[in-house]
Amino acid sequence: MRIDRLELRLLKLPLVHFFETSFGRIDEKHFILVRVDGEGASGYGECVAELDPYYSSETNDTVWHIIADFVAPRVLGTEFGHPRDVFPALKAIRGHNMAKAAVEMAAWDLFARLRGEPLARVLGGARDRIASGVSVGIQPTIDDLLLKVERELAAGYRRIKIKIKPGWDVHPVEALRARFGPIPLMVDANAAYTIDDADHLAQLDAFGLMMIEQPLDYDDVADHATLQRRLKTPICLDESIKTVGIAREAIAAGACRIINIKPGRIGGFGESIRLHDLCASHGIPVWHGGMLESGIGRAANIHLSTLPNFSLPGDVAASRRYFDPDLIEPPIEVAADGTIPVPTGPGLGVTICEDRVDAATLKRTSLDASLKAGVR
Ligand code: NPQ
Ligand code: MG
Repeated sequence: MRIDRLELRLLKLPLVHFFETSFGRIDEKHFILVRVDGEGASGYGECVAELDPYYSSETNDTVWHIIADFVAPRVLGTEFGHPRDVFPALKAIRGHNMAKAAVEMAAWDLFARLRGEPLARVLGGARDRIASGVSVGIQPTIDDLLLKVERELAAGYRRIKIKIKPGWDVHPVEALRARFGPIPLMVDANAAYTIDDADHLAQLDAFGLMMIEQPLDYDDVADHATLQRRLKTPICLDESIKTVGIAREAIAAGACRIINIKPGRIGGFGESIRLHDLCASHGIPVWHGGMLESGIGRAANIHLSTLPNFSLPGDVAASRRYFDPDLIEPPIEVAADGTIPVPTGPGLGVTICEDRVDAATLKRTSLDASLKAGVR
């Protein structure tokens, strides 16, 4: 497989509702969309970076720079036997996994389309539907939260996750248990606490949560290990798992019992398969995280979620919770039983609405194999 052209676009899409986490609130999604062309077909990769370095250190501007100046020259015009060879070919570039992943995932889509197979099959997936959960942002009041969760449960979602932060943690969880009983419930702190909060967080043990996601800092595996010894509730790591190597260290340290896989955070599908297999060999269940992706990235997430150790419902939910209209037709929908069917067409298997992509585009550039001569 050879990629002859790579197009970068920066897109802006309004969100249906604002989304608030412990690190901030957003009203619109700004993201980079990569398209690769080769052998008469195209593949797409949606980048999960945002405008600000608040969830992760990468931003849209760093991604643009790293892809245009360092990733594209190494990928364009290079013969790849398989898309799993793309990430290793970028080894000279340290970090910047979100930039690498956007290109690598576009290469997988292209590869699958050229073979006429759905991405799920090429990735090694097994199931034809995935279990869907939702992530409910921090709400202005407990009543708002109860109303939102009631609506999501009625829609059939298999698991409810709420965002927490200091001042919005034990009370909302207590209110949800009082109102809805033993629903599958978890919380995500997005790194808002420190190990000094261990006793406070231990109060959550009383509520039988499925897990607490990323309570402590994004680079603090050691304190998560200390906290896990203090808590009955399983810890799930998200932001900390920046590479497969860190995951190996976290598992060895006992810093988590569950891992959230986001391909964008760890360098793409190839690394996600390695992490998935590593976790399986240690009896660590995984689930697929979400980054408020458009339908393009959302479809990619669905395909990866078909691998066998994705045994917990993830944060891959219906398009309409986020974008109306989405960039794809038909939009991603969740059935009454809380599952999403895996698209069966070649590659991502969804129809991308070019006119909507054009309308959302703030800037674009096209790169070709002549860049290769200038590889730095
Ligand atoms: C998480 N996602 O699991 C993330 C956090 C998150 C669905 O809870 C722009 C860029 C918006 C990154 C919103 C969910 C984001 C973002 C949420 C990350 O921690
Ligand atoms: Mg998270």
